[in-house]
Amino acid sequence: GVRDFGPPVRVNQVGYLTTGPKRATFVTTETTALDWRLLDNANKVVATGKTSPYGADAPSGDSVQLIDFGRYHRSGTGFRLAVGDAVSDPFAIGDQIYSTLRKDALEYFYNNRSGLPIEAKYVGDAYARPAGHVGVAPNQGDVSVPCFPGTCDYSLDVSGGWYDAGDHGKYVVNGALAAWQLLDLYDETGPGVSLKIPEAGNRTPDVLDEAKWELDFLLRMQVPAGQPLAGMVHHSIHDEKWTGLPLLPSADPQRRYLYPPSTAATLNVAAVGARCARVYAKWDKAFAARCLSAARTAWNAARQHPDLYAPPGGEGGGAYDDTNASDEFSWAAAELFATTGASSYKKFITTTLTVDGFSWRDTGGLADLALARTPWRLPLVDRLRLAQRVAKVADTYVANVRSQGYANPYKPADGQYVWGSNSAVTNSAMILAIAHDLTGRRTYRDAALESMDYLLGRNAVGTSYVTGYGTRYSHNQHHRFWAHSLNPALPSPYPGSIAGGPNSGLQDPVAQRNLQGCAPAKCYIDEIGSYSTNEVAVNWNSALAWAAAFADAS
Ligand code: G3I
Ligand code: 9MR
Repeated sequence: GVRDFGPPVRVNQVGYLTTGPKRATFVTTETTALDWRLLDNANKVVATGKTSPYGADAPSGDSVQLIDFGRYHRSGTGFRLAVGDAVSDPFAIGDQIYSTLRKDALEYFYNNRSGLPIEAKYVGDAYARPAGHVGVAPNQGDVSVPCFPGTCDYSLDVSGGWYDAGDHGKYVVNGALAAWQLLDLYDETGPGVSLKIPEAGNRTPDVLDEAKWELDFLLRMQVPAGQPLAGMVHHSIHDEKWTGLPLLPSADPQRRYLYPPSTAATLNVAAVGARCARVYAKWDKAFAARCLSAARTAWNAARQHPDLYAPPGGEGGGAYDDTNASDEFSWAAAELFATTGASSYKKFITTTLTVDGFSWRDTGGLADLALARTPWRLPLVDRLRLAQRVAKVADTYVANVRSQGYANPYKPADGQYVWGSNSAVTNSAMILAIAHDLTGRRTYRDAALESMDYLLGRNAVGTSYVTGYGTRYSHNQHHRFWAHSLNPALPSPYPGSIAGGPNSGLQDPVAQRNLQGCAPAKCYIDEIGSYSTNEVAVNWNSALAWAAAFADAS
């Protein structure tokens, strides 16, 4: 049947900042300028103007016109934009649009912790669940997990950390990226908001407590001294076979294995360990020292084993495969240099930020984002060059935001949307925000905010990709516990959880059945079985948490 994308006037369904850009997209075959009206919650017309005809938007295949109501600055709730008979979903205008999202997006992590009970007093009854993988039957992990048969002959306590996504695997490369993004969020905004987590109220900022839950796990994944490949880091720990849905972590009966070390995982730990050392120096000196020591050990081990690539994807876990570690060397070197100032790392910093941004697989751009946090390490000329590089990338993102029918910094060269495309949008918003920090240019901040508009409903499917935010939002994300659509006794995803988003690869059976021939920006379906368009993941929510915190603070 015909898919329902909601009203043709597409807005940020949560709202617009009083001082921010305010634009919308109108899906129409009309090609002449039309009158738009802004209605308040009493249905009174409070502003009017003319649309700007645009034409066909390539990624969506939609004919659209653009609406700019940025000159309206009064706050309130229940606004709607109308063109003729078409009326948008309601939205707010105000200064607090992102204040709850900022917090919810971070509480995603506590909800997905492995190794401790998730308690009702923090998350409410619906989201409470027993501890997963604490060595209690039927679980077979994670207190003593053996290596995959034939790969080594020890077991490690790799309990703790966050579950990757809708599955119960724990993977170092993207886990480290997610933890890094929370540490960078702290560098960006300071202590930030308080969270409903067990550590709240201790003297450490809550965002750092949350990151530490993962960092402790990442350090446990390092091969102990005295073993072959000592100092390298295991690529992942996950089930032997994929489990079905729904399934609570505590009910997972599968055998779990440590999968062999990889250079990429090792360098991710070197990078996040170095950042950890710098960030925690002020809060927990002993932990900071542990992080730095693990980072150095990892770096040295990776230098000795520079081309151990991710083992082929197992039958019970994601592959996170990557056959090029040069970008990870560069990022790790930059973080180690930023933290220690040791010039020996400098020659390994071989990458800079490009329009490709960054992802769990491509970390080269993170070298610049690392150095941006420690300007005192750089001579003035290098500091200026770095700012210029970041600004140049941001200029491209601004151009993408301005030139696409649904404002979006993401504009893949081949026109195809990848698995996790929403994280490419969100990470681009982070880069725009950092460009704003470095240059003070408001256009970058505005483009970062318009990226949020895309995620929260101003898009080709008229959906807010964040659970609990907007009128029509994703709520059947692929998750083994948040599986309400399979078992009404289970909850929907916790508010503030972002879906992977449109993926033109159609890499799961549900997408293949329902989305054949979709335009890239419409290759999304809010069904629990569509893991290639509708899963959640730690490295996507870390990006959302970062961008929402920036939006809230701006
Ligand atoms: O690098 C290529 C690029 O060169 C090419 O142009 C592009 C278009 O085809 O593809 C790029 O590779 C993609 C890769 O991600 C990097 O973006 C692959 O096609 C794509 O299949 C791959 O998807 C990953 C997916 O696992 C499958 O391996 C996602 O990034 C990753 O987020 C996802 O992670 C899963 C875990 O495996 C298991 N746990 C859940 C988690 C989230 O869904
Ligand atoms: O649930 C798994 C999800 O987290 C992964 O992203 C995805 C791709 O690796 O795989 C999912 O597991 C499915 C498996 O690949 C095939 N059998 C059904 C599993 C559950 O849908």
